[in-house]
Amino acid sequence: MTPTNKTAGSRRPKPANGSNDKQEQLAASTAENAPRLTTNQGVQVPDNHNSLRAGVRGPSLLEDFILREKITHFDHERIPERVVHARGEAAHGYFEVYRSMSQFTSADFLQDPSVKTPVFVRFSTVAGSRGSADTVRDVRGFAVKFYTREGNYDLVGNNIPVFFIQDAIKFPDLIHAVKPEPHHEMPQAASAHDTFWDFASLMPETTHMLMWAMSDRAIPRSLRMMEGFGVHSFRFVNARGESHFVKFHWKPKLGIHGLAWDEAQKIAGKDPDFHRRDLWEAIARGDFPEWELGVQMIPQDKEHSLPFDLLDPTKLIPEEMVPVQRIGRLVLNRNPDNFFAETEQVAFHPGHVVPGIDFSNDPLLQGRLFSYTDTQLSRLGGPNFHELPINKSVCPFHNFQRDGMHRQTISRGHVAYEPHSLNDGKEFRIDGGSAGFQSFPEEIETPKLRRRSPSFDDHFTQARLFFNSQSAAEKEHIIAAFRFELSKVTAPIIRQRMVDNLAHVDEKLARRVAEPLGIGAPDPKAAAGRAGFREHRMKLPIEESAALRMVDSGDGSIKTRQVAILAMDGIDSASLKPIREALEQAGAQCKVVGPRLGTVTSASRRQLEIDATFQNTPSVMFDAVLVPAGAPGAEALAHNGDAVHFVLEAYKHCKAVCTVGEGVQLLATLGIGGDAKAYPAGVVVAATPTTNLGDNTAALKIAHDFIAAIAKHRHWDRVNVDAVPA
Ligand code: HDD
Repeated sequence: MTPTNKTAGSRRPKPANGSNDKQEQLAASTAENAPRLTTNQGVQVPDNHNSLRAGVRGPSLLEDFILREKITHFDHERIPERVVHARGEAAHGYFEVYRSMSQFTSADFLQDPSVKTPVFVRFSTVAGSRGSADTVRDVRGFAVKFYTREGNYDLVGNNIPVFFIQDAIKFPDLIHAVKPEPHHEMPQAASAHDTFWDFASLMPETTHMLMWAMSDRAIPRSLRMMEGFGVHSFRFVNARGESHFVKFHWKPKLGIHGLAWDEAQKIAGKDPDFHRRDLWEAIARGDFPEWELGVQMIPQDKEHSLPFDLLDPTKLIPEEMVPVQRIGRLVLNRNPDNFFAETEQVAFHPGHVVPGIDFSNDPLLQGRLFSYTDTQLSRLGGPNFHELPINKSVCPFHNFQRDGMHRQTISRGHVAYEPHSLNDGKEFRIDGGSAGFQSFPEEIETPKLRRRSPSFDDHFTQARLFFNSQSAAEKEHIIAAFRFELSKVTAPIIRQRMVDNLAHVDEKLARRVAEPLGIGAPDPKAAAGRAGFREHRMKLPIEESAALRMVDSGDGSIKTRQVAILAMDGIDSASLKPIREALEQAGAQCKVVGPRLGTVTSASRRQLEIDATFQNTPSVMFDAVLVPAGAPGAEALAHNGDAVHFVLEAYKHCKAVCTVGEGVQLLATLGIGGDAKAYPAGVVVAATPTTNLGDNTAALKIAHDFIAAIAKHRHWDRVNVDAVPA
């Protein structure tokens, strides 16, 4: 950092040289392993195996500064994990705007399409601790730090556009209810059962977000396949001081996709790092994840034009009412060098804004503006966390804040106050003016109150909109998720209260949820009689919103999808070739999965390399399965319990399955299909080995059908999968 005597923002800094700015800055703090060991004071360490002791069998000596330093440092290697969002993973990248947004905001990074702004993005789960599993049912954090030329801007959002509560004063209650119960710290990683649903059922304002949390949004297939949202209304302010309310969206290029619930639970055990690994490997391969930044804007004078309150964080603005304009793109193209230094020490804060972006009076946002700096003080050990390499802005910063724990900057001179005249004899004073961050001068003339606005009262209309907007399969998943979660609640009164509340969203939904829960029929009147319930109903001009469903989202490609090719001795490896080539050309990743590592021998005596085994990479790690031709191979697969389970499980999880030639035997063994017409959706059967299909066109047709089946992501409407034992 180069301290200057100018305040950041008082002048426009030198043009950025693209997204390398941050990398260059980080490089200055990056160290490589060296061929010798030294102490932290630089003294060479002669022996890293033996402490200093009195005689070879005697006690260790206190004098051993090498031992003491090493052990002391080790003893202090851990810092408190984040109180929420403890488990996370991050990546570097850049953001570029498509066109100047100067009409709406003066934010420097939203002006010039030729500028690449460096970013660091951290994804997280909310409830689990640092070492918990990735695929638990939970909200995902989506926090973006833009290192702009005018200072750091943090967009600290989630993958769900609304929040559980309306006022920050309820946040500690919400988190205490959702985290593991305090007496025995169970359950880990999932939302707590009795305590969470107790709280949620007594707080009807949670209903809308609960609908999202029970949907497949809360079990994403990949962090690369989820949306992000700023949640609150923020403000864009342009150079003339005009304000627009703005809601931020991140739209993933690969679409929005979820896991099957059974699959998510199994992955949590088989590969707790599933999302972390997926992100890391995609970036390492060069499949850089991309999102477009979308904005919904409402002019300041139209603040009250919507049937709900813009300041209420439990409400979204349906895209049919205010379209999302896509204004730029985010690309993640570099994995961090060091998890702790970067991913763990990064400190986000919704209050890190730049000129041209401002807050709204959303009472949840207002409370967040306090919480984030405060939490870093205990997490990162003092007020100088902005000096950590990952947190440093790329533009110079300067002020008269001094000292404190872990101060890095050596500020010169005897002047650490303002105004002053002792520095170079000239008077220095920061006293108003139009440069730098200007708060939007909103007029506020109102009594001080501790009261919620009646415009926040309706807790059900948008929950209903969300439910109505889902496809049939997505609705079933929501019902199943409520049933599953509530079945874990030991207190029947809480289950009852919850379904009584749900009856205000949709009576059929509530009835279906209640069926297997051993409670009475949902009673909307009982809910209406409880504290916290308001009868206010907004009128929305739409009944459903296509943007709220996940099905058919994305670019329809199969890029980065994982396909398992099952192999045992005797398969027809030649039959695989054209299909595998077509899959890879379309961007899928193929892995040959067999009973052991090494090779299998094909029917034509060729050796086929095995990438993974049925046990170490089970079907839940894949999006689709291909079973090749070859009579002896198909026979062997049909008699191998692991292979049978692999296909059954993939089928149960509604994944695309393709069999070639005799490979179909495996499906027959499983009782799937029978004659070609009866194969369920997403099951592609090539009756003849592709090598015998006569011409390449026929082979390509099979590949084409399989690719189309994978592109659908999952075939959720596949019937009777509950009967499949896997
Ligand atoms: Fe928060 C972390 C997102 C409400 C208090 N929050 C945190 C992170 C994300 C969010 C993504 C992780 C950042 C990272 O990767 O380091 N939080 C949200 C969203 C909210 C929200 C989208 C509502 C719209 N949060 C919220 C409230 C409060 C907090 C109302 C307190 C009043 N959040 C925190 C925190 C954390 C945090 C305690 C924990 C670690 C951290 O800040 O740095 O201060």
